[in-house]
Amino acid sequence: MDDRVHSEVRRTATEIDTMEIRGAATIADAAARALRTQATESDAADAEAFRAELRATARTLHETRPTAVSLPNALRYVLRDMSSTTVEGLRQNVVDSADEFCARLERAQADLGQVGANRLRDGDTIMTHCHSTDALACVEAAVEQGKHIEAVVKETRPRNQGHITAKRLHELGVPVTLIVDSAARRYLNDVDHVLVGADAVAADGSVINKIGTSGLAVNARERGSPIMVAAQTLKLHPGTMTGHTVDIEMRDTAEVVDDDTLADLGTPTVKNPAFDVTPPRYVDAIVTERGQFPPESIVILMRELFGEGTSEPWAE
Ligand code: RUB
Repeated sequence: MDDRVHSEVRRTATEIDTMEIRGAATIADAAARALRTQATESDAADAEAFRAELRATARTLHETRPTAVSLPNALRYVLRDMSSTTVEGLRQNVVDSADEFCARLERAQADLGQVGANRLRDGDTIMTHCHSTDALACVEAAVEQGKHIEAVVKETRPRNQGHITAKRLHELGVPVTLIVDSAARRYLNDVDHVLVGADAVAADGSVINKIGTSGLAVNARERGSPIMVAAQTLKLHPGTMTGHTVDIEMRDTAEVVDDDTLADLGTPTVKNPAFDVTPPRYVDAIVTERGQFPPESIVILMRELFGEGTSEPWAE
């Protein structure tokens, strides 16, 4: 890592890399706070050195996990005004933007929750995959509206993020049935909605989320259960408007199988992709803080929010 990067920021980058900090919204929040820390702790001699230091910090954070677009979107937002000619002016801009970003993120999740909750009826059962704070915001708002919601929670191998979801739902008073991933189709008969989050939403309405989401969506469509994606606009991927594709993170195979077992199996090739792509035809609604959208029309919102292009403040 670049030695201009503050030790606290390096720790955040490591925690994102090792998934102690995980989930697209949480990663974005941590990245914005890290830029803020770098700005407040910087002893750069002049404005140019400050700008270079913040770019190096953004690069360090950007290199941690490639799929969740909320991370580059957060870096872009916090570093959007680096025009001041003094260190103090630049520091203040970064601090103000980071604070504004974190406040907006929290508000967006609460607003999105209200929209998603309106889709849930009293007595509904949802099926979840992985752990998404955006998805849980919808359940929380529905519970606050006085609705009784139950949940079938997929454990989500190999990292078992379903356990976090089960715990959070229990804290909300939602009865939970925990199942292994391969039991999902069996239990789709019992659910009224599949509710998942997103790491990125592409301009064509494809949803990039935890590996297994696409198979779940295909099965849900076949069973007739609506698939709702809770994704604040921070998850919209501006690069996909100009033809870029989303990089799918491949993680360490040790998450799937330990070395001794691997040797015992004759050392097969192991693949561990963290995410997959669900085509828009398997998604019924993308729920954002700006309302709900059919996936095919999400590009209209993207154009409104990003125009036709975006900068990359972490570039040298
Ligand atoms: C997390 C995951 C979540 C999205 C949305 O994957 O796929 O569904 O990030 O989460 P990982 P949120 O555990 O590999 O980070 O709604 O909290 O942003």
